[in-house]
Amino acid sequence: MMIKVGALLTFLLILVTASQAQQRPALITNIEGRHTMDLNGRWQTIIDQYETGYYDYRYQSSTDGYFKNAKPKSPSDLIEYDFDASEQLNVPGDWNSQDQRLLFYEGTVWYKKSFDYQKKDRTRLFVYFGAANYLADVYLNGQKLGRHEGGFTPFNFEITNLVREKDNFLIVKVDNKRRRDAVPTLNTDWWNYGGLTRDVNLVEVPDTFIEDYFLQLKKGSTNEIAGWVKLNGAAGSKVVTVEIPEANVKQTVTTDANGYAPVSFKARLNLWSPENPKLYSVKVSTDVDSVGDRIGFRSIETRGTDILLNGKPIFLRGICIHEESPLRGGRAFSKDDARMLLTWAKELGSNFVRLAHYPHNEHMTRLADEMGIMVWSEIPVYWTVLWDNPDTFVNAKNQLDENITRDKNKASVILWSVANETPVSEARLKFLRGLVDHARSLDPTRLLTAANERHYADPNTQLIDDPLGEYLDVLGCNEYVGWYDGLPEKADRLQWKINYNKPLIISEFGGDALFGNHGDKGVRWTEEYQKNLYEHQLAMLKKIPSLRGMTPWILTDFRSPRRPLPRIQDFYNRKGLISSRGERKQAFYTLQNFYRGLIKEGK
Ligand code: GCB
Repeated sequence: MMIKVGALLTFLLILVTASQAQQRPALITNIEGRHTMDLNGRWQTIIDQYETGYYDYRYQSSTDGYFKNAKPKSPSDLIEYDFDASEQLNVPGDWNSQDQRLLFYEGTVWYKKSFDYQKKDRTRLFVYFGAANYLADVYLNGQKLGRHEGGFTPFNFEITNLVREKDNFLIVKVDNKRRRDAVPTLNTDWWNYGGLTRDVNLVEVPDTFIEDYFLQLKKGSTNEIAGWVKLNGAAGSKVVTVEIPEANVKQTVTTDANGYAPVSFKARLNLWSPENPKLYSVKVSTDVDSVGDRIGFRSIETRGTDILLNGKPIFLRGICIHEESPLRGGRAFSKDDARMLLTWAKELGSNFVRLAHYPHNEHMTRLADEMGIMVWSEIPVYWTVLWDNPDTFVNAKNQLDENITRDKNKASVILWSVANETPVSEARLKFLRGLVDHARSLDPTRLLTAANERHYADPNTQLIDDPLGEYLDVLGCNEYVGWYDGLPEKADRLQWKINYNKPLIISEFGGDALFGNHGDKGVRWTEEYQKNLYEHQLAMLKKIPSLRGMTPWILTDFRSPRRPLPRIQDFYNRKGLISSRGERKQAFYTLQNFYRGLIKEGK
């Protein structure tokens, strides 16, 4: 009997593990280094607010929903939808900014793209989505490939056995309805842009291919690269070669039966930094596969209240950025969008950006690598997600996982952030510690942070004592003295008490100003008010001994449904230093002068 129970338990365990594995297909890293065919462009779309293409009239999953792409076979056939006669939307792109009728739309839109494909021997094919906000159900030729939850991270499905030479139809149901148990939850201060917001690609790989690799300097070292490579499809062990020709590196490792091999070797490297954003050409190859990458190598650590880049203390002259294209409107999706935003950040004097409040497009981190801009990367665990809900935790952890999987070889990314402004409680601490531990297990090299809150110990003392601080390497803190918290002059009398001997980044401060709205510095919404607020804030922050960086809120005005004030906000958060049309406000120059001063001081 005991043996039977044991066998049953083992069987159940295998089932659970198998179903978990199914939930999260292996994610291919570094799509730019592969042979791809993009499926961008015009897609046929159907707006389906009642999810008629998914549920039947008893609200049961439909077996012949829109994913079948049915066509009448005779004039008497009843089919109430037709992708090919429906309207089109651009991919990549959110739907809200493409069609005025969809500006406030939250619900389902079905997308369809047809393509032909020439099959090749010993070649596998995947469909890779940069992101879909928020819930995506994906079908090829009427068969379900799977579902992905989370609006800002990549996912892929293998389609080798389903794809055919002619007339494939890829159909994606994208649903951006907000949910209390989702990540983010119902309540955010940004626009819920829905759609296939990032590139869609077909990725061709050999039978056994290089699925992923981690090649970074070992923690604490500037001359030893440590990491691993992972093959997919390998039967038995295989030899993998890692080459960095410019550094005279050519190393071979042999994978285990699971296709995994640790990598570790010494190298003399010209280290990556904002002043010297050196990227090396790296080649990872096997007898049948080869992937090229450009990787920078740098170390990042803390010592007491210092942040050390390549062993030297640094100050992070930063700015927060939302993933929006102010000039075009809507979600940023192109390399040009990313370049524009990062160029503006550089013009401000920044060496650091906080990519708020979710993982941005990979263009951002690739360009940050090239342009020498350090990055704070975060997941949308924002305000009040359901701390007690195990599914919410799994979802957040999965988003963190996909973000780290995608960007772990980017030198620019120095900080993973697990949350923004989350209210202190036991359940929240357990949740966030779980994320911190998970991030450390995936990437032992980077620093962990979160944007926390502070409170008043007495009317003149701001206190940072969030218990999460114990588990972080760097403390992030948002504060709105002069905007939600008194008037700008209040900053002059405040002192800061920080209960941790760790570096501090003020991860947000700021206030709204409508570009071109002028008046006395005491008048809200004027550029003068915002400028005055920055002056008082900067004077206050300079006095905090453990301050090692700041990312004021925010580079550009951005859309938010929480901001209705007519003629001032008009559904924009106006805390940008640059307007929604690209105009610099006065406070832009205040911060620019401050950063120029820091650069002169050698910070
Ligand atoms: C915050 C949030 C940010 C908001 C900002 C504001 O604390 O982290 O997402 O947009 O304040 O403008 O109120």
